[in-house]
Amino acid sequence: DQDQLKPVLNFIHHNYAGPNVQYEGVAKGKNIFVIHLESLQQFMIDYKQDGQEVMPNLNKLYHANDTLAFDNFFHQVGQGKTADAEMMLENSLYGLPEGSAMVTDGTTNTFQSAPALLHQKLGYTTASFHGDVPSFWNRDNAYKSFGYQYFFSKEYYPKTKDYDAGYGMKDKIFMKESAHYIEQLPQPFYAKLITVTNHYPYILDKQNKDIQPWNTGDDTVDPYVQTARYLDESLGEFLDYLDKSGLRQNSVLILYGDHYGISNNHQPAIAQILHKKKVTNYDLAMFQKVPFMINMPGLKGGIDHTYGGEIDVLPTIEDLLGISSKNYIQFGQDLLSPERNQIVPFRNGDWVTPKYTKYNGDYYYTKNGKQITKATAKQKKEFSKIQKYVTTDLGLSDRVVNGDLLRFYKLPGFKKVDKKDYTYNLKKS
Ligand code: GP9
Ligand code: MN
Repeated sequence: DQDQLKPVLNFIHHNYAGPNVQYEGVAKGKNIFVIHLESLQQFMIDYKQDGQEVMPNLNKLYHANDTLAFDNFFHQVGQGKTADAEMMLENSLYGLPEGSAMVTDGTTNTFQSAPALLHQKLGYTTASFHGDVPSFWNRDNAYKSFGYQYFFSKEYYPKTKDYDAGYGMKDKIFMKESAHYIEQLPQPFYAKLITVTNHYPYILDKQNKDIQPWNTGDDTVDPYVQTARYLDESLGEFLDYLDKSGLRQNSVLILYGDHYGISNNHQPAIAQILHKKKVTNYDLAMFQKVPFMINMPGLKGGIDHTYGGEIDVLPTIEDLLGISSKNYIQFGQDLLSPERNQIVPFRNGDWVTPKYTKYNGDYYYTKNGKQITKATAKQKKEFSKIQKYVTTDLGLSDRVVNGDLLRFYKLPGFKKVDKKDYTYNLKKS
């Protein structure tokens, strides 16, 4: 009941970080594109192969004057992978320590998610696009709970020859065909496009491979660079479309990598890719960085070094739109807020801060990667203070999800989402 919410509300209010006046409300009324870059890691930004950029379109966006890019932004997913990333971006709630919250709780729980909030507060039309079957990660149910008005899954796309690779439609076809639906959405809209081709095992047809694979000798890692290049090309084509259609002018683009593509089981290959002799737990922690960028015509851009992660995205978007997250039950902090604590919890309880990093039980100085083998009494105190925050943050988010606590939380001016308002079925003609 209500009482269960008390510790949650205390924690959230205590850790609320107010907006940055320079950025508050600057995206008001703009269309929002959330572009989910499957398995894309931050090290791929500006990465070169034989002197050639692997992802020229993304790099250009990363360095553009009207892009805010974050170079200390981490994924925070657990076993739910993509679904955990979606959970965090739509709700600023963590995925669960095991399994996928979107699967176990997505159908039944009450949520106060981005699509519902943006629709109710600002009149946004909301749609998610993904070239896989609608039931994957229980999206077809969870999206209704989140209040998505439209879900364009694979069945909405024409079945052309060889349109599939691996987990779903090839990104270029997906992006191109999505445009037909995007054009019909009443503006302003909140549209999420979930790519998939750059997904393990990185399958791609020959004519779409425009770059040589890596040569680490680890077959599961080597083709990653080829699907990443293909993802970049699909993004380039999509940006072209946005420019030509004029949509770019009144839209904000939010791009993010959902999680690592190359797991820690491939350390010799990782070392080669990073041009190192061997990797430490510190390197592996930093290897969990993923791209996060905000692009909008006229935005005061630059590369922001604040430490943050996926949990922080929704409060950031809310402040850009000028809707305060002060009264929301959300566990992140606006990435642009000057009041951030910059503690980045990983789902397993490890963490990164600007000063220290804890990963697989080892402690490091974040700035230089030097291991702390003998912590001083003062450092031990600092570590346990950070750990307490991390454990509480994750634990309380889990309580909200496991206990379906949002059903007890009355948000002023917000109407509870009714799943029955949504059907994503294609009318059979
Ligand atoms: C499939 C896709 C993959 O629809 O989103 O999810 P992942 O395996 O990355 O969690
Ligand atoms: Mn994924």
